[in-house]
Amino acid sequence: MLRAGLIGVASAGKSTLFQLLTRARAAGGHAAARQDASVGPAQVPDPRLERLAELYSPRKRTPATVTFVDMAARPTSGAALVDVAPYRTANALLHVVRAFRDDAVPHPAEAIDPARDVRAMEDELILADLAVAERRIERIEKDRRKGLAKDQDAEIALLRRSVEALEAGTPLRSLDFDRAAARLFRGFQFLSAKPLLLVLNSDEADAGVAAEDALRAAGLDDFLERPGVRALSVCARIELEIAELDPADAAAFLADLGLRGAGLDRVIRATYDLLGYISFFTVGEDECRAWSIAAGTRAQDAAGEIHTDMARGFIRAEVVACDPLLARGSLGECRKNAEVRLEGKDYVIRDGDVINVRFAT
Ligand SMILES: Nc1nc2c(ncn2[C@@H]2O[C@H](COP(=O)(O)OP(=O)(O)O)[C@@H](O)[C@H]2O)c(=O)[nH]1
Ligand SMILES: [Mg+2]
Repeated sequence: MLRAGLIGVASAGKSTLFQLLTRARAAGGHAAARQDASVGPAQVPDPRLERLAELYSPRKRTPATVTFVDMAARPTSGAALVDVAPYRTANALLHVVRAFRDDAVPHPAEAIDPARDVRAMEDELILADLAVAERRIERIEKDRRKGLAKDQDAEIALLRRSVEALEAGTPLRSLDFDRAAARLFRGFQFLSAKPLLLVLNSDEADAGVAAEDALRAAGLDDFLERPGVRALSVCARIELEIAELDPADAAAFLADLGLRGAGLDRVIRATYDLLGYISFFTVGEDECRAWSIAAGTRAQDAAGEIHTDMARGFIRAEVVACDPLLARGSLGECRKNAEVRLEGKDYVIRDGDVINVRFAT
């Protein structure tokens, strides 16, 4: 499941954004307070799922979800990351950057300076990772001295390479790995390795300015060139107010501000793009459901998202793109027109595929 962690200085608007993302469509009891972290699912808006549900009238309609994590900053600390542990398991980090001006909401560093905050946060992620990598190297070396060490040459090499990059101020998302190293590396859960979405929380007057343009103007051209970094603008507080209106009124207000679509849709879309995620569907009278996977996922691994048994006993997947299915109105009609294919385990799932897995138990 996709998890995205909200980070940023106190007053940036993290909790406001969290509420905007998770309240609108999550039905009931979403933002369960766990310790001082709020964890809440947001349903991924997808008109294709709505239309598939019209076709099947299923008992259950299940959209894909993204889980957002919002940590409460300790009141005494201006630090951007008070406790990174809940973010280690996130697939992506959303850095809410304070750009709005409001004397009633003081910034911990007083002056509003998005470029400073973006760079300071990157440094903080890098320092947190450096501490983790160095501790890990020490532990392995200690085990070695005691003669306890297993074969950890690959791990040590990877950690040393990471330390070298981090000491040079390079976030780990900028590094390239071969496949085996990438798998090992994922286990470390480094923060600076996670894709980063800069969410510029802007004044209403600047809502229509593309975030990338605003950040370039603030001197962050080099930063935006880094791999795994994207940016978008929100006006968290006013968008939260707008989200409480009738959908038709809300659309008009958003258009007036120069924002295209609701905050939830824009943030989810940007997060999907950043992570290279796509959706596929399963359909039936019981349930129509959307699933998110990384682009490039093979049919067998996609089946494993649904159920581990389906991956283990995978035989074939029956696949049809959702457009012809919606146009023809039934799988039977699609079959007549040879639009339903049987695909093997290595078939790479495409965005919008409707799949039916055949598997042996
Ligand atoms: N003027 C203005 N105030 C905002 C905006 N977003 C959030 N705030 C206010 O700023 C304060 C801090 O926001 P909050 O979401 O709690 O920030 P956090 O500390 O990052 O969680 C709250 O009083 C919000 O209502 C915004 O876009 N414009
Ligand atoms: Mg907060």
